[in-house]
Amino acid sequence: MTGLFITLEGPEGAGKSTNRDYLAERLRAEGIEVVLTREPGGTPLAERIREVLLAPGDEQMNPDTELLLVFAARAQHLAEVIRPALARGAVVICDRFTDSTYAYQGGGRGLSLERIATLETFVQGDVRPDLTLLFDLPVEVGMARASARGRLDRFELEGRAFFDAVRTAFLKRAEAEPARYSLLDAAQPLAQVQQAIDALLPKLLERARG
Ligand code: T5A
Repeated sequence: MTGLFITLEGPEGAGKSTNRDYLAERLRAEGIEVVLTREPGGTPLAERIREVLLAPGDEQMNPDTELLLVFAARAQHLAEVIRPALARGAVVICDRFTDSTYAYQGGGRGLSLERIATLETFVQGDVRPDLTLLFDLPVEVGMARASARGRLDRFELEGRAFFDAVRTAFLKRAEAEPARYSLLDAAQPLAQVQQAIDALLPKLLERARG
């Protein structure tokens, strides 16, 4: 793989999608080929799996079913979008990836981290993010932003304890791997968050240009 794989992570309403577009714009302005994508999703089939994952329903989804669906979507996304883009040297910016699985299915649902790691190796082989921007903010601030948009998805209907566990899991992963993660205070006004992203640009450009 010769490209650069950047992931954006964080709890609900942290500003990942907003800043994903901002970062892509900044890199494209420097002449870099950027592929913008998201998880779950990123291909037509993976987007159909996303709909299943996010739709609230009468039948409760078993946590193992949820885990397998997340990785099924990821397998498709890797095959159709991520691996080909990295192989031709592009920068891939992905809104959520496997850190979200560790945070939501591991932290939130309490599934075994070893089981997640086994699936990670099976589905991804040696593909791992090169850099991860973690947008961190208090749970209540993120939920207020997400709720302001209207109808909540199946994850957003979870309670406070679930989101506390998700946030803790993200922070723990960032602490364990400081070279990969950049931690951003996402509770600040957007202009300040984007200033923090600008500060990372020289490093990102250096990595993107190899
Ligand atoms: N999931 C995903 C798993 O359980 N396991 C997995 O492995 C994966 C990959 C996906 C769901 O799937 C779960 C996690 C998720 O619950 P999603 O839509 O990708 O859902 O993720 P969400 O976090 O729900 O997306 P959101 O759109 O809620 O959050 P974003 O993208 O972080 O936030 P964004 O940019 O849309 O901003 C939300 C609002 O806040 C405003 C924006 O304008 C927008 O209105 N905003 C700010 N306001 C003030 N100050 C700032 N700094 C702001 N930044 C943004």
